[in-house]
Amino acid sequence: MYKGITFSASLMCIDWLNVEKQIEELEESLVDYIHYDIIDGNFAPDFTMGSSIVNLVQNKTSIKSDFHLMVDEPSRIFDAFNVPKDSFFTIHQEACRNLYRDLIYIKQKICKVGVALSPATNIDTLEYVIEEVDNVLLMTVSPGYMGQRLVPQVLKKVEQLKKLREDYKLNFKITVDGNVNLENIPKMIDAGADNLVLGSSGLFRKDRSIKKSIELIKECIDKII
Ligand code: S6P
Ligand code: MG
Repeated sequence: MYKGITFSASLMCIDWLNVEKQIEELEESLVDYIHYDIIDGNFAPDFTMGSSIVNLVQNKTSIKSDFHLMVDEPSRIFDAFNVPKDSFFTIHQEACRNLYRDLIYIKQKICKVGVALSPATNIDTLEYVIEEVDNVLLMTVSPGYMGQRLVPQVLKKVEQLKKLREDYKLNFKITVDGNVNLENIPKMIDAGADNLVLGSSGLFRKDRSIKKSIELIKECIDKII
């Protein structure tokens, strides 16, 4: 946590040939969460990781877990993962036929719960569940791949969500996920984001170390907070 902003490192963007070393670097840089993107090739294209890889990494590190399921009807696999109680477990509004039921199940039986919205999904869709959630994840790119460009309209949605949080006097996290880099972080934090999912554009870069990326992100935050 730095000046009220938490960092969540997106595991799908890690250098898989140096995974052990990079996890140590994440620990040394005091990253708050590892962000586990689970994609089913159906709700979103591509496949990422299943429970065997997630559990392996979790056993290796003390960094807390932040699950992001881009999976149709995710309740089918809620129990497949080893989820520590202090994790966030976030599912997509668009993917659940019974969103309220699924959120309550996670909240009561698994851990802290989040709901995610793809770029075209309206904040209004959260009206009847918002009081139940600990995290709202706004996709700032389309779900699926790393390395995409920010969808700029989502910044307006971040502002609307922050207002909703104030109006309802709630304290869920506002997470942004996709193209979170030095250029976009100031706009995202200005709009109201307080949890940054850091992937290939902001953290796991070929031209600098993880440690250096975190230093630059903190400098970037210093300019606005
Ligand atoms: C995308 C996924 C994300 C990405 C991350 C990529 O479907 O939810 O968590 O891994 O956002 O970051 P970047 O900087 O490559 O856009
Ligand atoms: Mg994600």
